This record gives sequence, C-alpha cells and structure tokens, in this order.
Amino acid sequence: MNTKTELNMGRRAFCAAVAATGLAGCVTASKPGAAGALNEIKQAPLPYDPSSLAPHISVHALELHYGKHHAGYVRKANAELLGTPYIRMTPEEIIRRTAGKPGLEPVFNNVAQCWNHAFFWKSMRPAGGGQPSGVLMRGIQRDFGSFDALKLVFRQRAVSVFGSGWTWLVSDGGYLKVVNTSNAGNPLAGGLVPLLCLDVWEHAYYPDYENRRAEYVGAFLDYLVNWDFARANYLSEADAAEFPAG
Ligand code: MN3
Repeated sequence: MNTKTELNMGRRAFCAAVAATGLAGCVTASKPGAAGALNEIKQAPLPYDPSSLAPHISVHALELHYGKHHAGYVRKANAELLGTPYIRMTPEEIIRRTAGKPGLEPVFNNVAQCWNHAFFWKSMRPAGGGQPSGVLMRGIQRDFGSFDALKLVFRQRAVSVFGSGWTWLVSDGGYLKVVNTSNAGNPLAGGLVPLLCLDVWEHAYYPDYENRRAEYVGAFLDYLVNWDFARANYLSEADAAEFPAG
C-alpha cells in the first residue's frame, strides 16, 4: 500500500489493513493543515481482481460500481475541494467538519462517498463470509447475544434502508452497533468508528439482483464480508481508546 491508498481509505482503516496484512509500518500521510500539503483524493485499486467476487457480485456490476460510480465521486470531490481549505485536510476531517452544514453538501457528499466506497471494497473479499474470531466475536456475543443475532440485525437494517444509503457495523466507545446512514452519510460524523459497511444504493445491486435487495444482503453476509478487516479496525480502535474490548 502507498500514501495514495491511505488518503483514499482513511488512516485508521489503512493502519488496520496494514496490521491485517502484516506489512511493517504505517505510511504517514500529509497531516491536516500541514503547510503545502494538498490532499487530493485518489482512487486506490480494488483490493482483489474484479472477477473474484463472482457469482455474488459480477464483473460487470463491480466494474460499473468502481469504474463509474466510485470514480465519479473521486472526480467530483476533487473539483469541490479545489481552492477551499478542505484540500489540506484528511477525508475524515472533512467528513466531520462538513456533515450537516448548509451549503457544504456537495463537499460532504462527494468526499464521504469516496471514503465509504474505499471502505466498502475492503469490507469484502473473495471467499469471504464465515465467522469473525477473537475479540470481535467476543464483542458480538456480548452486544448482540450471538453471531446469528448480529447477522439477523444487520440483514434487517440493510433491507430497511429507505432509498439510498449504507449499513454499518460500528464501535461506539467499544460497544458494537449496527447503524444505517442515508445517502452519503458516514458514522464518523456522529463520533462512531466504522468497522465494516455495506453499500445499499440501488447501483450496488441492481445489475445482479434487480430489486431483490435482501438476496444481495444475504450474499454479502454469507459469501463476501471480510471479518478480518472488521476485526482489525476494532483492534485498532481498542488500542486508540484503551477500552476493554471483548
Ligand atoms: Mn456505491
């Protein structure tokens, strides 16, 4: 991974991904407000071959989603950031500072969609699914009762998103929750720490599932979700907050 990757997916997620892959060190991005540092948003490559999520997500759907939708948000975000103070901030800082601010919707929406999509690609992997392990599983059992109960809650929340949005597993001060956000919404804006997410905009599933969102959500939970990514994010948060995870 490189600095571009970090800028795209966020420092916390990046460090977690580095930890998960066993790579040494965590590349330092331009600090917020650092003189002369312009944080143009880059689109990192997909972390797997576009054909490797099939048949659950087809090459066509993934290339459309990554190559048109996500790329479009990156292009629009950089156009919105140009000539503003936000160009010197990290995407996380921009999200926190612009969420809910009248007049700043185009900045928030496009930057958050860049962050959300980069995080979403990492939330899946070829031959994913299965069960989390270690501290994440213990946290799930503590906060949902069982892993099956978490899956049921996540499925219900994802199916219930009205219109376009996202479903997230988050850490709220160490406690695990499933939350939905509308449109470009991101839990960072509410002080929550994202652990994994599912895109439930229609563009994410219509090419493969048409109007059958529940089937798409089921395929994500059973065959695609990357629990190692979520666990690494949870461990990273535990280190930062020093809460007794699990
Ligand atoms: Mn999308």
